[in-house]
Amino acid sequence: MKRRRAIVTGITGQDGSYLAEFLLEKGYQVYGMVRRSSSENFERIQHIMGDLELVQADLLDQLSIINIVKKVRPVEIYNLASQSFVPTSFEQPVLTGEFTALGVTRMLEAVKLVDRSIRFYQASTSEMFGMAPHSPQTLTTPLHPRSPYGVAKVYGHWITINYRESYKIYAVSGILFNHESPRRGKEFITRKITDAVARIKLGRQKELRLGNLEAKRDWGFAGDYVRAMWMMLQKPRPEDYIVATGESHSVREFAQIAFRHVGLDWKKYVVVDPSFYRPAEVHTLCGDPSKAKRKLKWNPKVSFRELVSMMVDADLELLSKP
Ligand code: NAP
Ligand code: F7E
Repeated sequence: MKRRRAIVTGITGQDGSYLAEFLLEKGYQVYGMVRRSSSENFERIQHIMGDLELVQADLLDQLSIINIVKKVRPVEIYNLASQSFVPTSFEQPVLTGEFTALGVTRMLEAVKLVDRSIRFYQASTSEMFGMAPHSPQTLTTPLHPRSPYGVAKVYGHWITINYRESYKIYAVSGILFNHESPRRGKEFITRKITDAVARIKLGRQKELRLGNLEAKRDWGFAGDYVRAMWMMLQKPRPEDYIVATGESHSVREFAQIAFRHVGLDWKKYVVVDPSFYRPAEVHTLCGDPSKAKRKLKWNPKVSFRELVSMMVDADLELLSKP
């Protein structure tokens, strides 16, 4: 029997690698979209390279996207590629808009031109809520993004809804709150902390310089969140969902627990460095996942404390390898 085909953009990223594993287990033929690079960056998908097909295209290049969709003829497309680091979006706002906002339209145009029956998932984000007027955030909370990244994602969110309403394309937007894992990039706060904790424990680093310790986020495990992406595309009707844990914790709390996990006192190592403050901060986020729980039967399996321990342990193991 012919296997169902899916295209995953951003397959070399954190979520792309977990989603590819998940879809392979479900029996899909997985096509990962990668952009041309002078050196390979396949660390996160190294262990499944033999099971994947990689196709080359770029979010900036419309024709390359149309060509891969024509060639693969997938039943589902997961659009996970973007410039996803908030501080970089302040430094490179135009490029962030090209990737993270217009890139979505280029993907949707390819669906519209090649085959309107393709189901499309857009990776929306809690950063669209930004300065939220209430907590927890729901699908009706007004959007007030606080960075060029958040603004670009609002565009991606609405263009997805617009193609659904205009062309009857099965396009859904998953508004995912922060999700982390041992595969998280080291510039993001959780991995920056767990990598430093492991280095300090092993005597390879002396201090950890951080920005705003009071920022609060609703942190979950990436492996749980990619399951929700797939579930959203299996429903009879396309709808948007919030994926979150419903719990919020501060950066300070994350650091405390991570250091305590290896028997260290965070206060001795963490130094506040204002150079990590952002021009505009998102102070606190907490999502309401009740619709995903009710309609998708989705539930996170990894708790906040389990996530912190998992990431510290993974970094200790990684750094201890000969
Ligand atoms: P990530 O680790 O930063 O991965 C981003 C991916 O996008 C990488 O594979 C990157 O490829 C690719 N990419 C960037 N620019 C591209 C271009 N011009 N053409 C083709 N590919 C390009 O991000 P993530 O954490 O896995 O997040 C996945 C998606 O969910 C992103 O859209 C992110 O904005 C969104 N999101 C993330 C979270 C979260 O907490 N993780 C929450 C909500 C939404 P290279 O390897 O070549 O750079
Ligand atoms: O920051 C504070 C910082 O960079 C979290 C992306 O995946 O999730 C991510 O965006 C908080 C912020 O993630 C440092 O000010 C303090 O308040 O880990 P982060 P983010 O900005 O929430 C959303 C959902 C996405 O969609 C994005 O793609 O931590 N913070 N000190 C710091 N943050 C960093 N990176 N480094 C610090 O030293």
